[in-house]
Amino acid sequence: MKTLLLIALTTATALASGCRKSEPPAAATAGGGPRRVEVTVSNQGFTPPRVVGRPGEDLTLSFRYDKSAGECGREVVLPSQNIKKTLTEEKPTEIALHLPQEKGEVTFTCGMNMLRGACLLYTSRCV
Ligand SMILES: [Cu+2]
Repeated sequence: MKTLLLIALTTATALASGCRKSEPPAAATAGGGPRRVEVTVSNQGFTPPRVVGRPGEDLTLSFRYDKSAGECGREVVLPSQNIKKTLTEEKPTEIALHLPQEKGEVTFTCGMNMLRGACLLYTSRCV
């Protein structure tokens, strides 16, 4: 678990350091609605552990629960958004977000704060 977290952090750092590469994907196409990102919760934690978004972007996170996550990964919490959802095997749980305007991150964790992931918010210019 420690190793995984380290890899996740390293990846995030790598993303943040490469200017061109760190730019978030283009904004959702007009009329296409919020961008939808699938996140799997398993014994590997959140995959992908980091989602890159734009400040102010509308984003839907679709959490797919894998049994290997056990009871630990059953709940997803977004503390800054006051959101707590219980996941099921049957179908993905969608969480619609309006990302904050500021640069920064919106974290998501399991109910016990052991598995961690985040939406990283970058402006379109290099930070
Ligand atoms: Cu947990």
